Amino acid sequence: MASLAFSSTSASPVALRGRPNKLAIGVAQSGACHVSARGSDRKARLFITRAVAVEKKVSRFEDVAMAPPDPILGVSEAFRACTNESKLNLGVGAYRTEDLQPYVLNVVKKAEKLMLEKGENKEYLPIEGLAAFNKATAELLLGADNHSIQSQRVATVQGLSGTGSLRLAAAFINRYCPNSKVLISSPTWGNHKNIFNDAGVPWSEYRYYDPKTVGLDFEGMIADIKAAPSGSFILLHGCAHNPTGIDPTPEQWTKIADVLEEKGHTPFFDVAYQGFASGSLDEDAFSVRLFVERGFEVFVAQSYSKNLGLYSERIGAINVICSSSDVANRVKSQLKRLARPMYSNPPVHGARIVANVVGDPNLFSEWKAEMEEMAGRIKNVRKRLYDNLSQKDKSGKDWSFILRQIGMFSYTGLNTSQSENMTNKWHVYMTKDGRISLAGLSLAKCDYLADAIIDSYHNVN
Ligand code: PLA
Repeated sequence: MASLAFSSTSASPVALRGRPNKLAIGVAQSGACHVSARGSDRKARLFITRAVAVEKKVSRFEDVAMAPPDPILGVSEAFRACTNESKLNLGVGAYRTEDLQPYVLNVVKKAEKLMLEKGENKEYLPIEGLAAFNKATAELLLGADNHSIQSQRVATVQGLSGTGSLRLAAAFINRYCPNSKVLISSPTWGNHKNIFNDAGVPWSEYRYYDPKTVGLDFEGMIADIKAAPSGSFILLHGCAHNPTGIDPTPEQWTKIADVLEEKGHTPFFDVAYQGFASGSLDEDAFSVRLFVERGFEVFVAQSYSKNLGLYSERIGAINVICSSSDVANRVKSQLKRLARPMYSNPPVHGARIVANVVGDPNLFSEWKAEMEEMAGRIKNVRKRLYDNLSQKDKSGKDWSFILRQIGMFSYTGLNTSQSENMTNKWHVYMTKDGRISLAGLSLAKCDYLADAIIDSYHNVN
């Protein structure tokens, strides 16, 4: 809103900061009448400084503070602004080729060609998304012959990738299980906290990472899950835990399931990396399938950002495996009800790509080969980085934890100042928690990265 401020040449206008919709009129000091005494006759002179009406906009949003940059996506912004030639973006988990270029999968290009040839229309999708996608995504997750699918106990709703699917599930929990708490691992993907905060779902953390062993704090995890109020939702990373790259073993998953059963907790899986951890879609779905087999009702958010490289298509799903088809139908109806006022219905392009790739046996096997290749490239740089670190670092430090970690990331153990040194001195852009995305690293850059890590680890506190 425009407001008027009267000011003179020697004083600044008085703005009414943070008081929207009020007319801001300031009469500046020297603009007022004043008496000046000069010489012996003390002749009074009146100065009236001409008040100048200045149009000044006072925003109703004056009090809005600047938000901090996102801890992950903000790293990409800083990377883009950097002009140093050695710069390396190991912040966001986005796959790059050996030349460090973004990669569009060949199967995606083929599927898009097919879609163009078919000349499909751009009508709205139903609220729950594309039927062929929903079928394909549940089958990919659980296996087509899974009993829960056969008995129509799976409520699947296409979501805005992993994030949007998690957010929809969080809204469901807030509405239908208002007194329940979600337990998330410490550490976890940073956005989990934002998602549950914004959905109004209370959360707390369970121990997960043990810095001493640079491995899983299994005892701590079990103890914290046991101590949570019965009927909590336990957020679990289906595979390739972000940021640690440490997954429970199959035996540990079984024990986790035992505790959840004992406590009446509900497992809530975030599956953002199916196929990316081991290179095998089925192997990476082991944890989810185990819980479904054991008869749990399970929430699973899926994402195709990484395994199909569809980052900007925003394609994923929320699946709720229920104990009966009747419950599944009702749960699905309520997920749709929640989605409608949020974004109405999801985008079609990515859904068609997934449906085409998963639904066509040739494209499907080509996809698996490409995924193995991507996972293989990450494993190669992981190994090269380890080799370089062990050869160069003469301190005797054991870097083998890097080889034991799985998926896109390595959790280096570098603290905040050491991570800052990586960026400020070496132009290696990464998150402040010491996580590096190996998907953004090439074999050629491992040597340079090893120097940066060794310097930061040994020379910065
Ligand atoms: N869940 C986990 C565990 C993730 O790591 C990510 C992405 C998502 C969900 C959501 O991805 P989507 O919405 O694109 O499907 N994590 C990235 C990117 C790769 C990000 O932070 O958004 C990361 O760098 O951690």
